Amino acid sequence: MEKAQIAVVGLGVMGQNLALNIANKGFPVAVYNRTETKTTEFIEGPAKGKKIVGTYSYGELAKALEKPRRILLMVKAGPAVDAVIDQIKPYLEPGDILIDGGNSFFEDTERRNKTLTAEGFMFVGAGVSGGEEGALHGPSIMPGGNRRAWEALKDIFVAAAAKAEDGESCVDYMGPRGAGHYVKMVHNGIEYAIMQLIAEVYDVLHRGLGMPEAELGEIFTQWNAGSLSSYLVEITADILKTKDEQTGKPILEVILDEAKQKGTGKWTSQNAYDLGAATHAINAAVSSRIISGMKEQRVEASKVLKGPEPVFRGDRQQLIDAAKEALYAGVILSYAQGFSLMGLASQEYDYKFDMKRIAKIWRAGCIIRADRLDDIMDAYDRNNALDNLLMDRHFREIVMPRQGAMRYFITTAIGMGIPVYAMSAVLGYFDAFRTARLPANLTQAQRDYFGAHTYRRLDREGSFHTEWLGSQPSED
Ligand code: NBP
Repeated sequence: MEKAQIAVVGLGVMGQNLALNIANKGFPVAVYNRTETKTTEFIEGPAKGKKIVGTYSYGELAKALEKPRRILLMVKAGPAVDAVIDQIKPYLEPGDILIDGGNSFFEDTERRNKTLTAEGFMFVGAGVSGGEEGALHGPSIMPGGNRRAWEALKDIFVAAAAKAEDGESCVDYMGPRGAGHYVKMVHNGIEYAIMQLIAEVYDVLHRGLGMPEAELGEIFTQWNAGSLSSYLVEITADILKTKDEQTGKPILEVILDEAKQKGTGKWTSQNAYDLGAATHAINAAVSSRIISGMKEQRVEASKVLKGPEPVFRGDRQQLIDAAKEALYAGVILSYAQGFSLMGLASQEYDYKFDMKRIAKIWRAGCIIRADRLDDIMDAYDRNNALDNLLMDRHFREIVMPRQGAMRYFITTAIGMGIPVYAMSAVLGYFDAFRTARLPANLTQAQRDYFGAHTYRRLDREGSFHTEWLGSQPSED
């Protein structure tokens, strides 16, 4: 029998759909799943008639593959990845390629890369975005790790990945070791930020203006046809227009307001704090998910903590227009923060990121795909050392004229007592970034006052300490 060119281990939604996608592109696939029934159901169901062979042990899987073996793990991120690697290794030979396509934390990928490389295997940590549909029809794939392994996988991944409008495949080599999973982590961080910005716009227009979901859905559809054209705006329009089958109510009215998280947004914020990156939008989105999870406490608090009624008495169209422009600027500022973080990570971890390439592979297939990613590519074409998108003229000219809309949207929401933490955070970032002199002089003075931490001066080099409460400054 023809040997399979790649194996997929783990037949959850992602593994099944990726296996089908790869087989549909003409590459024979071998599959394995810990729970055997899932393998059988897959082989006799969706995989029937396709170039997909089911295997029931790692030994059988290893025999079904051409060499060097290419094995794509699509199992739950965390200990399951280590468990599968340990179980499969005895059946592999030096030079075989293991690919972790799950949402692994990049530091785990660094560790696995080190161990597997020392043992003679080739390891690739590949972020995959696009969910169930993307996996089947073309995801965005962010592989990092062994470059020779990437070369050996390229044909399969290029065929399976989403295609941008210019026909380019949304997959490319991101960099060494954990680079691929790092990029995927930041992708998810930006995803959190944009989702929260959209949620806040929904809240202000729905609760503040009393706009019904279906009408709001039409507005999102219009927005998606213009400057805000993106996957997340598109699906928001669909969701707003969807009715619950059981009650006939808009589906959003029956969905519990507690947002879950698997951790990728939190990892992005934690890493940004470690590297000293300002990721206000992502941090605000993570905090917003956390407070959403405090449902019981919020319900109790709502009975005693009173604020303004969310009633809007101004010009409705003005607020709708402001929401659109604020969202556009907010999304750009979220990308700016994510790309700046990757700039710092590139130095810290020596990933040597090519930002244009990252923007290129996010243009289709992934959750944060949007028309504006072409413009991000152009910005890095103009200056590949750009450390903040806001320093590119094109993006400056998008954000600056929209700050008025952001200010109006935020102050209106605050006046109505509707939380717009992420939108406030992106504007706070913009205002801080464009301020040459921040009040950190006072912070420094306070630190020196209570901890003799010293401070630097604007007019002289060196560290200074003041004998506070009336005494003269003294040079250290
Ligand atoms: P899950 O994350 O739910 O993982 C399910 C798979 O992991 C099953 O095949 C399961 O086998 C296997 N598995 C587990 Br759990 N523990 C195992 C172990 N100790 N040994 C062997 N196999 C084990 O599936 P998914 O949603 O398809 O996601 C796969 C990966 O892709 C994850 O890392 C996820 O974060 C990532 N991802 C998911 C999406 C998405 O939209 N779902 C998008 C992008 C990336 P079993 O059948 O025997 O339990």
